[in-house]
Amino acid sequence: MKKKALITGITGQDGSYLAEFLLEKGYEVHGIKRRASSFNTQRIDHIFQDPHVENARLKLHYGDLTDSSNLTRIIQEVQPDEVYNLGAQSHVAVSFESPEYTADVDAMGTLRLLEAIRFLGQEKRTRFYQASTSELYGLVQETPQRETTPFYPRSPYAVAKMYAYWITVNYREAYGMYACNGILFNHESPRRGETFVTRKITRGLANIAQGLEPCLHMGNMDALRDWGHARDYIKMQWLMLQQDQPDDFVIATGVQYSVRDFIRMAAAELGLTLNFVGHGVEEKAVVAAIEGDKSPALKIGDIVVAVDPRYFRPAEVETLLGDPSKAKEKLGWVPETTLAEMVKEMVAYDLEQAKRHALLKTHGFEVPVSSER
Ligand code: NDP
Ligand code: GDR
Repeated sequence: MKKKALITGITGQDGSYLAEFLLEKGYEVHGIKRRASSFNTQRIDHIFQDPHVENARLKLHYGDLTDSSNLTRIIQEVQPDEVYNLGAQSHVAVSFESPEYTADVDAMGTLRLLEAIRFLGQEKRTRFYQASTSELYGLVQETPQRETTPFYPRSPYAVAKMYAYWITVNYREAYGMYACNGILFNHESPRRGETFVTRKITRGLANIAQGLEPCLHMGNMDALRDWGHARDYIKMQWLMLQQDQPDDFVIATGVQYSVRDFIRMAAAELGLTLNFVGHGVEEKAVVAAIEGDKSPALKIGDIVVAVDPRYFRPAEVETLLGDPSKAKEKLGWVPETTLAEMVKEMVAYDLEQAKRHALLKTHGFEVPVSSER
């Protein structure tokens, strides 16, 4: 019998990689997608299977984490062996703008799913993965952060995810469910949403290099993060559900860089050396050297990055660094992609897109490409 997995958030970065991975493993994959006024399935269009074709193994259901009746119906219909709860309002800065909605989706949505599984009497057969986060550590109490480090959330997003973390533990302890938290540190890819910092940088600098945008406006460039590749991290999500006993795991690389470091690395991929001048909101990055003809639209002295306080957060998470020892020992976790390799992949992808837009522009077609969203 084919195993069945249900993924909330299948249209997102992680959901798309996980769906690919599970299809390769022979699973029947069900995904919940939200109704939107325009298409929101770009990340999974390449694995889409026509539902009219016999034995299609990817099936999409309309649904929303704010709607328990629909979650219960989908779980009843699908009878999944594994549920991966990746759906979320996942943007930390946006959670300050929409705190109640974020709590509804990220905290209550998790409860709704767990309760649907229990209500349908499937708590002993359905394994549950919760997308927990390093944001739980917020104002860090210990470095590096491990499974036992106390939480100190710093945003409505992190507070909502803290509820989701504990309700997952609670359903494991109270009802004997196989339920796990993956405490994942930041992970990125060419499929990362355009408003998260890494993608904003690779896309913005690629656009600037092609003359499509003048300058990239950034928030706190001193923030330190432990960045890995999403493709590596989703394998661990699956592996957590294949153990004898359910448990919670930190997944991280154990290496930390600043946002400024990331900008430097992405610029270097585009053949640019940047000089950071000024402090705080006055800080700017100026092109100090250009290698070959990689960035034809730029000249030495151009300002390509400037600080805009609009991107500062009401409460910031300044530093995150994970200790993945437990996952190494029990799951055999080894990050396969270095940050340098990931930056290269992301820049190559965004440069390709930027070149296409630049070509269209030279033929009189204006394509809106701004990274300022
Ligand atoms: P994305 O933002 O790329 O994807 C989020 C997914 O959730 C999208 O499919 C989105 O749908 C869906 N979604 C949003 N709101 C709802 C809703 N109300 N009901 C149902 N689905 C909804 O996130 P990632 O793939 O990067 O992250 C996956 C999960 O892991 C998230 O829960 C995130 O909080 C968590 N996480 C992510 C980390 C990271 O570094 N990427 C690190 C740690 C945890 P749509 O496409 O329609 O917007
Ligand atoms: P984060 O990711 O908040 O860690 O949450 P993000 O990439 O948004 O920010 C990382 C750091 O960069 C700083 N920063 C900026 N961030 C954005 N988005 N835009 C900017 O212009 C900018 N300038 C500086 C931020 O202040 C922050 O310190 C991500 C999400 O995927 C969560 O869902 C997930 O739980 C955590 O990672 C782990």
